[in-house]
Amino acid sequence: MQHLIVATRNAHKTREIQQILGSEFAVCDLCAYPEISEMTESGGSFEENATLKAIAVSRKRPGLVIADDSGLEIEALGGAPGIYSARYASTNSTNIEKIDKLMEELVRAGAKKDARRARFRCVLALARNGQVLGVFEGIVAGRIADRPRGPHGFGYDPIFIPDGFEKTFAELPAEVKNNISHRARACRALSAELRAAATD
Ligand code: ITT
Repeated sequence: MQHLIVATRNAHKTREIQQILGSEFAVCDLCAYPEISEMTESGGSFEENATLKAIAVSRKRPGLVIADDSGLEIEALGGAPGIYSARYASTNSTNIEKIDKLMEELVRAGAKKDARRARFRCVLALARNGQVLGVFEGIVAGRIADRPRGPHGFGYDPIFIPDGFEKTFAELPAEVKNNISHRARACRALSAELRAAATD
């Protein structure tokens, strides 16, 4: 079994990553290391932020570290909230406040139902001893729902309908989201690389 530290305190991300990677991997996150301080996401892209987080934690902990930087990109809003997904509305805004603000912005932008194209993007950076070993990206395309629906998931899941479905990520069972999501795609690319490295 391969051990991985996820450089996050977002328990939703950790749970999804563990479910996607499966029992071949044992995943823990920064809740196990309270001495590691909060990192500022000062990068200008998902890749830069993921890399910054992975390097910072891998300097403090031995072994393999992955960092996940992810977010929602809405076409009618020019790709917003993008890298600011966690901080949209305000730094400490709740998910409901963020979703409300997005819905208001969409109305203001005059985005009709068919102009609500969006995608979730996830970039994972893998690092060890302060060195980046690889960067893996996953995207899932879809559209923004008319109103939030569904109890599952986290963040913007209640307003995102993946292509090929009529339900939001928050209405679909976790197994479905974790099969098709941006994070699932990035994690599969990462695990393929780790498996290949293990057999070298
Ligand atoms: P860490 O930086 O500690 O990992 P974070 O929540 O701040 O945690 P990000 O900076 O990567 O993480 O912001 C990602 C935000 O994008 C997240 O807080 C959600 O609002 C949104 N997001 C990312 N993946 C999502 C998903 O699968 N479902 C719903 N929303 C998601």
